[in-house]
Amino acid sequence: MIINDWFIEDFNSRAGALSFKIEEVLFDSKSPYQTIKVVKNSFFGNVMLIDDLVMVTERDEFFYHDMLVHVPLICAQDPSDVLIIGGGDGGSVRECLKHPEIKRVVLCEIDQMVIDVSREFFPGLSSCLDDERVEVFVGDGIEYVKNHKNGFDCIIIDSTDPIGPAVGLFTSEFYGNVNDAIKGQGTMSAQTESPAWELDSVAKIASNIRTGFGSAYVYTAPVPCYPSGMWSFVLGIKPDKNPCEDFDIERAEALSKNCMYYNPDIHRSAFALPNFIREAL
Ligand code: AG3
Repeated sequence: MIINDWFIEDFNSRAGALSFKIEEVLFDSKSPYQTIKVVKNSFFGNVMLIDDLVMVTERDEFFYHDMLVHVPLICAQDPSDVLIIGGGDGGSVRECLKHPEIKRVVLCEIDQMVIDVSREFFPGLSSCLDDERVEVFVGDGIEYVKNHKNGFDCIIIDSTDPIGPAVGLFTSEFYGNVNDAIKGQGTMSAQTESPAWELDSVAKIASNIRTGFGSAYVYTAPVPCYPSGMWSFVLGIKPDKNPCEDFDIERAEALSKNCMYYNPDIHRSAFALPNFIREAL
């Protein structure tokens, strides 16, 4: 919600909130799926809000996109075809294209308005959508994975929170279909909420991924613009292997020259979990 020029994203039934000052509202509309706003903040730059939750800010999107995309791609063997579900802003697509071996990136976003808004207000994220390796498909990710068995080496689920249109992207049935959509050896990743404020939810999603996909490694990274600033992700690997030891260090090293956050040390350390998370899993 916005009160007196301050944006407020509350959490834990309004026990607390993340808040920042709005300089200007640049866009405010309703798509068939959700409300979408773009506001300007003097520190974060342009900020995209979906249903009054922070999705991306120009300043700190790299923390999130680096970790959602590079961890699964570096753990995948010779990945060439990637599917991104959600992520219509283009940030995850842009990161995939930093991997020289990637030949094709399919973006499956349900809401055309997210893509249009990003093209207008987030050119740093969306300009990669015109790359010849990228196919943009506007439609339902749940149906898309069902219909593309053995199609991809890596599937990245860049969704909104597990409420509203995204609920179906967090079920074990969906993760089973994600597994079937991966050809041979491959990986998946998903954004899985704040362990600090939504630990039960993180544990539930990780358990659904383990049940449906067959393997689930929780890792964390700071994302300053999200509630609590601590965020979690889950990596799934097929067939299962140790994501901290069994990855291509040379490829990770080369990639990290183009990254603001990711490097091989970050890759390993992201899987080190504090006790309160370990116990919950
Ligand atoms: N995906 C949304 C991450 C979850 C944010 N949740 C929140 N603020 N409560 C972002 C899409 C970026 N490509």
